[in-house]
Amino acid sequence: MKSRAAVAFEAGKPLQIVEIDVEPPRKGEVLVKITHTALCHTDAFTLSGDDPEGVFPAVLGHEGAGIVVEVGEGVTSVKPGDHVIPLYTAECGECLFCKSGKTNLCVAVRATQGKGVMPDGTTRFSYNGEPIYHYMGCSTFSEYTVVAEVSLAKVNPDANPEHVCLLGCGVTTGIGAVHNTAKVAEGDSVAVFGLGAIGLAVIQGAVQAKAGRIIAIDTNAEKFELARQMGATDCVNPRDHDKPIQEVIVEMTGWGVDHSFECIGNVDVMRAALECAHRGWGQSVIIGVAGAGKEISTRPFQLVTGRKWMGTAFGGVKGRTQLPGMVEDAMRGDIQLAPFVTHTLPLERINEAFELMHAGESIRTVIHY
Ligand code: NAD
Ligand code: AHE
Ligand code: ZN
Repeated sequence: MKSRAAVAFEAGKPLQIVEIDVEPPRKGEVLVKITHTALCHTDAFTLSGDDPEGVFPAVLGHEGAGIVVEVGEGVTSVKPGDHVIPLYTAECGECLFCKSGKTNLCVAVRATQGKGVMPDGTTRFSYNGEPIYHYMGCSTFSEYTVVAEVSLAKVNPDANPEHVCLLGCGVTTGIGAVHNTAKVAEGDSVAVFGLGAIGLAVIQGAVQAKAGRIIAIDTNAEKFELARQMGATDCVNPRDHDKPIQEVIVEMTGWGVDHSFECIGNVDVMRAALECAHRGWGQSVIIGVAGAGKEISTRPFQLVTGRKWMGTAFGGVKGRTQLPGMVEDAMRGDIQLAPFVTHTLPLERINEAFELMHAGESIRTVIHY
């Protein structure tokens, strides 16, 4: 079938809106009509050419919501008409990782997903007879996409897809990082570096956990108003200080914060986030994705003196098991999604959404088809 799609033909170039060919779903696969998708900074990261797993040409996008159109052989957990959220972190329930009870990092389709192909090693997308690669197992920048059955969460059909698409990545990651990875407890102090959707979702999670002080840090002061609305108690712009930001946070708190979260993808800020964690027990969670070749460093003394350095993917959330419940939380108002949607645009204007992100003007732009 034909599908309107925004295709990344080359790294560093704007997407092109073209009509691609989409093959029917094969065994264990599902054809989904995407109704809404947002852009996450990771899409921009991959488009920039900095992602070691970036393959081109590809259909990017991994924060979407849609409706099942057709299922391939053997698919039992979804049927045409079901409302779904594609998952870049699959959940097969059967692999070593799923069975461990220790992680959400399912490996069922991860190896082929990282190469931009379906589990059988081929693509379902093509343009003028040439293959177009998939992205993060989702490819939500196409009106019709094919994903593995294990990469779909079936959600309440009454949920607003313009909002719940954000649970496909950003909001789930931030909230999940607070509860599943850091396990923030009542009264704990928190520092959040980077106030995009991920950082704001961390603030929302910290409020849910009844954290005490929530310090929001960004070099763009325009982000502070929403951060305060979400529940930040303090907002700090590193540019207002002539000393390293970790020193500023330690001075504000005495010994540092109980939990810090890096939500930018900057390895220098990752170091700062670790070094503003409390002596003896403070922990720092890396959420941001750093470019190819980047490495983190700190004095080992920072760890010897009791700080813990951690990371999280999709906030540790098991998508098929837990995402339906998060959708219900959003429908009840226990997770707020509307404040994240600062812009909406039709697919044809998706490149403007990237510009808004790079200009620091948007939190999330939701694309509709
Ligand atoms: P975003 O671009 O919307 O937000 C980033 C924020 O960081 C912006 O507000 C920007 O002003 C701020 N910032 C930039 N440099 C800064 C600095 N030096 N000090 C303080 N603030 C600074 O991005 P996003 O969509 O919220 O994503 C954030 C990061 O999280 C990205 O790296 C993305 O790839 C990553 N991510 C990771 C996961 C995961 O599962 N680990 C999931 C989603 C996103
Ligand atoms: N492909 C990159 C790594 C990208 C990365 O770390 N992705 C995060 C999700 S970002 C969502 O916006 C993640 O979940 N990683 C774990 C995984 O299995 O992909 C690289 O460095 O190769
Ligand atoms: Zn993302």
